Amino acid sequence: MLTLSGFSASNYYNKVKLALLEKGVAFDEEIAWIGETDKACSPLGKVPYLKTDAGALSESTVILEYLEDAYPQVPLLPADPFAAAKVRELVRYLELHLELVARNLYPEAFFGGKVSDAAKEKTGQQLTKNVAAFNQLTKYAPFIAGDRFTLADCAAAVHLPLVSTATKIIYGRDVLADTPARDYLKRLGERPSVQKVNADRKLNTELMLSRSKA
Ligand SMILES: N[C@@H](CCC(=O)N[C@@H](CS)C(=O)NCC(=O)O)C(=O)O
Repeated sequence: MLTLSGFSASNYYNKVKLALLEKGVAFDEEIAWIGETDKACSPLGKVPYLKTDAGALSESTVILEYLEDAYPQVPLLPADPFAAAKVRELVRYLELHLELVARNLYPEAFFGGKVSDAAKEKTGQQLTKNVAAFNQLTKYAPFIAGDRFTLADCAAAVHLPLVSTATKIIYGRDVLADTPARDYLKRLGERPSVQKVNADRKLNTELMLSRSKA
């Protein structure tokens, strides 16, 4: 049996949860808030981590790859090695070149903090460049890597909305506004897996806020 640990307000957690739901793999969920994680499972204290019969795994993309290898019945990577590498390339761009750069804005966009004007300027320039590069790789046909739902859609479903929202809040303009991302995310939102993840995310966010007020 698999246990996914973390919390449903986390986009990294939800990327793995989406893959599990899409693959139809049975799993339990266990809440582990930041600061309350099992460091034997996730040495840096980050979520998500996955408990398996063979041991625990941290790092969301490593977990996705493990699930592909261990549960190949419903694959989320193409069989063709090059096509699979193109999916991984998109996942990497989403995590490294979009999400991690946009994260510089989150303290002010989401957590009531302040980001310096210089940091905003630098992040804006980086995001403009990185979104243009990302657009060269995306297909939206109708899925982000082509005609099938893949791991890249699991990543896009959780990372793109945050990049959009954070940039809208900080710059008054969504850096993804000129891309098909918005319509694509709307289409993805019709999938039962995405609906479940979004519903759980809302509930968990409320729980998290009520905990921080208590
Ligand atoms: N590279 C990690 C990033 C995970 C991550 O940053 N998770 C956040 C929650 S959304 C977290 O655990 N933050 C607490 C921390 O970094 O100490 C992954 O892909 O799993």
